[in-house]
Amino acid sequence: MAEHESLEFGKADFVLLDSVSLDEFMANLKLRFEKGRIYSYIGEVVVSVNPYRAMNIYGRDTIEQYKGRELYERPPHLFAIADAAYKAMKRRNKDTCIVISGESGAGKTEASKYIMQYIAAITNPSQRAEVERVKNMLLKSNCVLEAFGNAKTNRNDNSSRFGKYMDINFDFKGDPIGGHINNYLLEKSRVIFQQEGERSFHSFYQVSEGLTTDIKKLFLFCQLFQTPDKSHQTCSSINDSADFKAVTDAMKVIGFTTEEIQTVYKILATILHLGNLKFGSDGDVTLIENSKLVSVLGDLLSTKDENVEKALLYRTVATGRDVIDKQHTHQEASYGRDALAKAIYERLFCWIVGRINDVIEVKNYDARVHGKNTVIGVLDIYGFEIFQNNSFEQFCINYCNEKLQQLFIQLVLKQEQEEYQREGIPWKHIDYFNNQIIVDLVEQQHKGIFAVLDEACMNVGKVTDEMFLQALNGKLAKHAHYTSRKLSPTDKNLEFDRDFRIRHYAGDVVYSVVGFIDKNKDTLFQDFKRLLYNSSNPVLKAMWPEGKLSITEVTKRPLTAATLFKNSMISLVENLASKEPYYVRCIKPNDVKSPLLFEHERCKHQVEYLGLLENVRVRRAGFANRQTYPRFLQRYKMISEFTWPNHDLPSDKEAVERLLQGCGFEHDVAYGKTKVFIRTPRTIFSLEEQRAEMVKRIVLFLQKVWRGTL
Ligand code: AD9
Ligand code: MG
Repeated sequence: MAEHESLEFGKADFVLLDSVSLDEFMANLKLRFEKGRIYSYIGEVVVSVNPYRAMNIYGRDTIEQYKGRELYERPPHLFAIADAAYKAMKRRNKDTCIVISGESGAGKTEASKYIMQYIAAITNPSQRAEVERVKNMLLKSNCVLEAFGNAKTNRNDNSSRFGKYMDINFDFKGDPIGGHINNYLLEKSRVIFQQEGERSFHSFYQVSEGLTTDIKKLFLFCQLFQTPDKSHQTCSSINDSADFKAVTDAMKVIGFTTEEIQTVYKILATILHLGNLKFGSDGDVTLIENSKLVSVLGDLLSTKDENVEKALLYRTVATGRDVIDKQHTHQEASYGRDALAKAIYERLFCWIVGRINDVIEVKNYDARVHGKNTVIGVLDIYGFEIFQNNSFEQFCINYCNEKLQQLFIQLVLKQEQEEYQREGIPWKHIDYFNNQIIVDLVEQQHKGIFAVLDEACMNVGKVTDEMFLQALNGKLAKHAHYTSRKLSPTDKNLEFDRDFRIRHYAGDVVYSVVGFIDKNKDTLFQDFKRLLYNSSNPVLKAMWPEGKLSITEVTKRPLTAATLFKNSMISLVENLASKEPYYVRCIKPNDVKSPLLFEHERCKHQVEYLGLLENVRVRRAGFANRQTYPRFLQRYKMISEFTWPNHDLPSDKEAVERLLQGCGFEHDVAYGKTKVFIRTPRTIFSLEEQRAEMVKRIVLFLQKVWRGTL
């Protein structure tokens, strides 16, 4: 019997539990975790528990074990799901995707990297140079994107602060020929502010630790964040200087030029200096206190000092036909500086993604010659998170997780329904919790939180965060998943007047409304765009094409951050839904990153909100197992005299019918057009037992023949 069916490690597939209860589910999950079995299945869904220790299960030998095998033939593993997605794509010419979900620190990014490594390892047997090049680029891109898009948070030392969806394109032979990365909303506010115990993006510490003093001087580097407490900047699980080297090497391999890499350093240095820039006032006049920094910035941005100073202190406004320079107030100048720091980092990040895409994009593929080019998409987003203080960014991140949960609910059910329909088998509806109500609460037109926020931002005149909160209270007072301090004054969790709370699928989150309006408007004064566009550094200039427009040409109000994010989420979900999905559901076993601790309540909560029990029920109420007729015969034909060694019936379907009748299982199965569906796991057990018995007998028989004792 296969290892994954040995009871010592618990049930490899939750569908095989004797009864579906939360207690049984948890007991099995815990047993497997303690036995070092971090992966399990619910049918074709992988459930993964973060081991928080290096596991010796990703090597070449393990890869070989999974290559080309069916899910049930080997113990549960990410490699099996990667292989299933790959096989489905190759055999049926279908685009597939692997959606990895789970809360922050649950292991999504690690999983996505193992999946990519597996795909890279099993493809290109003929070692074509171009395919090897593409594979190398795809793998190397991870390290660069993590440097610029990940950071230490209080939930995860390497937390993704952006969403990533990567398409890998394959040619007709099934070899990777390119790819494309879509990135979603980088949490750029981290550049100017980090919560206690957190860090900014890794890139800043990497250059700070990795660049030699001489080179730092060359790039006018300043001390990293001049805060008295630097303890949080070092983190035992992170080696910034080694990472710096790896990232720089990866950038070179990908094809970033020396000039480009230097510009990246300069941009990082610029942001650090901006962090130290202080404004003061002399009467009504706003001044830069440490004015020496202006020339440092001028050097780094390859632009005239006076232009830097002007952009920091003034903004050009069009009044009718006139264009005037209006001096910033102290507050406006500080706002502008912070917006600039955030914007250049975000632009840098998007530019890096764009450069990687240039290199990995499929070129010269002629479908008429090579056949259809198919895709496997891998989605690794920021997980659901709750911090001490939650703001606009957490709101967007958690909304994104709601969208993916909704997709899971729909597709897992839809897939079942479709399969039964396609195979001509009646389907009984199973009830499940639907988080559509929360998705609507956020994204619905006119009434949703994003719509209310956008409306507030449209208003002329000064709209405050508090006014936005009032508008929310007015519209959503009766909503079961929304409340606020005003609506629930006695609720102890709503400490401040500025707080509102969403009952998310994964738990309650209190958000502070402070900053929502500014972050949604996401204004960067046009003066800064012009400043950067007019840089004599061509790399920097190319990042800011819209700086070309003069003040009188800029009329259109840009889309708000919320609208852009909502639209990108909607199109992401559409894209995923158009592909054949495979799921990895990641669970975080504890909050202290311990390899030993299985915190029962924390895990139970995740199992509940991920809907894993419903997933098992749907899977079981339908049919626990399904196999194509030829596959079924291949595995079980030895247990029936009608089918062993070969059958002489007109079709495999009839042979399977005869085999199952012979075993007395005809009431537990349904015969679809191409597959046999088996309702209860017990039948599969029994078939497996009979098979094992027969295999034993055959082996004994062969041994006797071999020894000549028969
Ligand atoms: V977030 O939403 O981006 O904040 P992720 O991506 O879900 O989160 P990540 O993959 O970064 O979590 O995993 C967090 C940490 O857990 C890693 O840095 C590893 O230290 C640890 N981890 C996760 N998966 C594995 C694994 N398969 N083997 C060993 C792991 N360690
Ligand atoms: Mg991650």
